[in-house]
Amino acid sequence: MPSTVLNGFTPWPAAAAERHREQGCWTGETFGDMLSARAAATPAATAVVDDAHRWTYAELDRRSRALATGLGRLGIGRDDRVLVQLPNRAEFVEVIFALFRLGALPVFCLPAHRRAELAPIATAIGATAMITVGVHQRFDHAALANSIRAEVHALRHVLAITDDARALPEGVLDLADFRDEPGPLPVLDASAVAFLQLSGGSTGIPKLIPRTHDDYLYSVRRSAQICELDPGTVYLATLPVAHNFPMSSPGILGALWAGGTVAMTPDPTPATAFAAIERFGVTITGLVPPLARLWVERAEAGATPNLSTLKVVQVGGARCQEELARRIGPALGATLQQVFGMAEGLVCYTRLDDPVEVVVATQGRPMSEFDELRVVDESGADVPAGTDGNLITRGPYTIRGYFDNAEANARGFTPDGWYRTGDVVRLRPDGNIVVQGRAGDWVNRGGEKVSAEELEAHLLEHPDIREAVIIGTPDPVLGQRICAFVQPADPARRPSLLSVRSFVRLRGVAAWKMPDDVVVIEDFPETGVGKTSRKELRRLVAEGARGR
Ligand code: AMP
Ligand code: DBH
Repeated sequence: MPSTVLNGFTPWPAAAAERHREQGCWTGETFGDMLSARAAATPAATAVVDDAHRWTYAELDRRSRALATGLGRLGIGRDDRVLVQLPNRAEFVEVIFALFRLGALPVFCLPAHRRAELAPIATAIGATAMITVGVHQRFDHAALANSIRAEVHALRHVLAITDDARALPEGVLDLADFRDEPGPLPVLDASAVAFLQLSGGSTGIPKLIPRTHDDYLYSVRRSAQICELDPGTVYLATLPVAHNFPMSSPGILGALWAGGTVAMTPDPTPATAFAAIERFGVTITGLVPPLARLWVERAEAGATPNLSTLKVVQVGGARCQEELARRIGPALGATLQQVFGMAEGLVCYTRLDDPVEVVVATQGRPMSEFDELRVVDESGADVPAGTDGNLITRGPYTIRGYFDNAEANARGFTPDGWYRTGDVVRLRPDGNIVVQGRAGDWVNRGGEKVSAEELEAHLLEHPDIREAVIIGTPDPVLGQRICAFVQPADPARRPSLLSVRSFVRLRGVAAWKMPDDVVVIEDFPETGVGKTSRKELRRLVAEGARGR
């Protein structure tokens, strides 16, 4: 079917697109088609559960059609950008499939996003609507959305999910009023953009990631296969579900693709999530490393709910230290899978039958035989096999450009379409990748380069240190000094600079890698998805956090 390409979207070159179709990656199926097919095949199987809902595939299918019809009545239609900011609850799935079916483009925001993130995004993309909740975890999302509407000219409608419609601010619509009798819906082209993801850690114009039905469903399908999902799968969305990892690696979409069940927990902490695992019979979930540490510590302490249904625990989003990786499987009674991915595309997995040494020490290998990877130096030349370099990639589900952002595209992509991941990696002879860190995660101390990740691994062996992050801080003489942020294992025993330095020295580490400062911190700042935020730590330093 002919389609006009969305303004601001960089499509794959025609030859590449044709190849991805011939290779069987892109099948022409849309998200709506996928849900219709599952609803026809297993209408009575459970598609989505949370504390308040249990919907079969037939119900989810009907609900998303009903809501699509109601939103269509509001004038929301093809290529309209709709900010979606929802916690992990069943309606998330209903809402995104309603938007997919209209050809409207959900823009996936995280519950932790606030005005400083949301308003520039809404402005940059000309969002016409926003779908959110009323009060969640004591924060009034509807009020925030309404105030953004006052600022952003194009933003006409704010809709909220709520138990108490009377408490919604004036002008915010109750989503429940838009579940109409299902009517006709547009026929869509799978090569069209289906939604926009946000790239983590951007400054300036927001970096939005356009994904098509074709490319994303391929990544979902491959992920579901690699993670061995089937109709018995119960995937627990533990991380904020709008993030690419719980959305698609294999995430909620993978579970639906396989005809399994999506379970939602609004709170990822062990107290709530462990109970959800027991109640819903969860078989697989995905965590970021700081959360994995919390879960492991709780499980190792004993007396948890019954976690015996759990078969696979994924960890990804940031480098998982081997020390932690080794504990995850035994503590949670599941197979560990490391996942190295990015919303821009490429996702790597360790395989479920990999030897333990591969699973604890690597971030796996690409999910697709059609992923192209190169490890290059600053000049763009390939580095010798097995040495560290910058990872660049291209393939059937890796974007060719951010949405409407020429400047970010000039930086983020090579002229021949490779995405510069910004990650420093080493490719092992067995094909597995070891992520050494972000290109910026090096401290340049008077010309000597110190790997944050390497030094962090040493600090984690210190008995009084639970978690450690190394960042470079400005120094008039050295250029940068080495600042170690450490979280004490026991708040009563705060590691001193002296003890940390002598500990590292005793481990036989070169003198120039000794931390110059140690900052004891009770809790690490986190990004919206729960990764430790180095950016925020740098800001703390700039604001004068002092070492001791
Ligand atoms: P985002 O921009 O939020 O999509 O984050 C993608 C980035 O997260 C990647 O480019 C990596 O820097 C990082 N990342 C994701 N998974 C892993 C992992 N398993 N190990 C190390 N870094 C990771
Ligand atoms: O961090 C990420 O963005 C990420 C991690 C694991 C991701 O996008 C993914 C898997 O798909």
